[in-house]
Amino acid sequence: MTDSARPSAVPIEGEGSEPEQAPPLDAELVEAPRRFDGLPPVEHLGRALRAASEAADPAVAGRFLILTHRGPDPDAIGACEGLRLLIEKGFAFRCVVATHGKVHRAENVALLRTLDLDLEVYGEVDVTEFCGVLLVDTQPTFRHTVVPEALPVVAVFDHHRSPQAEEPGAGPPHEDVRTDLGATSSILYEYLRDMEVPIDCSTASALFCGVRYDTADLSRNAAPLDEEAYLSLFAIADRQRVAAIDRPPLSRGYYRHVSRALETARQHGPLVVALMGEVENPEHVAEMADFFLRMKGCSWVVAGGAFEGEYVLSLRTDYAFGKAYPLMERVLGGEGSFGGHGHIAGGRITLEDAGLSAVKSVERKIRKNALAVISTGSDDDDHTAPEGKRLDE
Ligand SMILES: [Mn+2]
Repeated sequence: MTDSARPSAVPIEGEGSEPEQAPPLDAELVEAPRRFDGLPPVEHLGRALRAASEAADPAVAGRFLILTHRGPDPDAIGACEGLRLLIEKGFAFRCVVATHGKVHRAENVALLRTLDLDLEVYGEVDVTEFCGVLLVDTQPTFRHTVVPEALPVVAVFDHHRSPQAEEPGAGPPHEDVRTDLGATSSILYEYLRDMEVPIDCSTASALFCGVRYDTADLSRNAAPLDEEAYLSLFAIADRQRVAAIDRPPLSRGYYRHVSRALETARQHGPLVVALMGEVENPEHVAEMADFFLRMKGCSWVVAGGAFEGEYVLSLRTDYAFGKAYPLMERVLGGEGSFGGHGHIAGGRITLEDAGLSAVKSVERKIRKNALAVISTGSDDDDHTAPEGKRLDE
């Protein structure tokens, strides 16, 4: 528990960034350190890549390993593919994209299959064959991100806020973190655009899906660059495949899970709590949270399920000024790790053992915390049904 008790940023599927606070009026008078030493980003990146290549053993010079967070989502995969094209066609270096953790969500599996992407399994990659690591949609200090100790991190492309600010100069040689953007795929689009690298149909489709799902079709956290990337990439993308990814075939187990979710869900006024015990697929937790949030009268959802020794939680709100991140902190009651901002948050608690009672005990705590924090008590039904109302009645 010691490790998981440390709150830290976990890249959450669909997560974007919070609007930045307005800078103080005299901010312009303060000399800010020049980003990328005043160089265009592509030029700065090129220098970092060449320096890493020249410093390495000649046998591995010019070979980079592209990595992202565990259980990659479309934005992570899109950014990996964009960076692969940039490294190979823009800089004429070689690279391998490797992912770790199973991809569960049907849309994400469909993206990998439909576009037939060439991804290696991280555990099967020999890290001594590379001169450096390039990270997308995550940062080296984030949980759920594995970086080989033997390799230097040469570049990072991300749009998540970092919980611990690194000392100046302690970061990787090329660090492009833009918290005002909706998707990391938009950053890679910009590099490809600036270097005038022709984007093929498959890479454009992957990048487009990245921007599409992280910004909910530009309706969430979308900056002007996200808009440009979305529209330009859509023009090149394979529309049949993009549509197929959006409506993937669902397993029989999915329908079994929907039935179970409906059975366990309880409504407490504007809050729906769906704590589903053991789940076959951790992505079902977030999916059910989205599903219940669409119910009329529901403004908050806390969904959870146990998967492979962890209790996975999703918190959603569509309340205009609702903030999911601080609420997740209180729902977890000091346990586990969590991340997210805006209207979406996710969390994980390590289960003490594989027994059913450990799951039940976590669910009791979460329900109690969720009701204490979110339920307004203003709904008359709360008094007549303290256990909450079933949704299938
Ligand atoms: Mn992302």
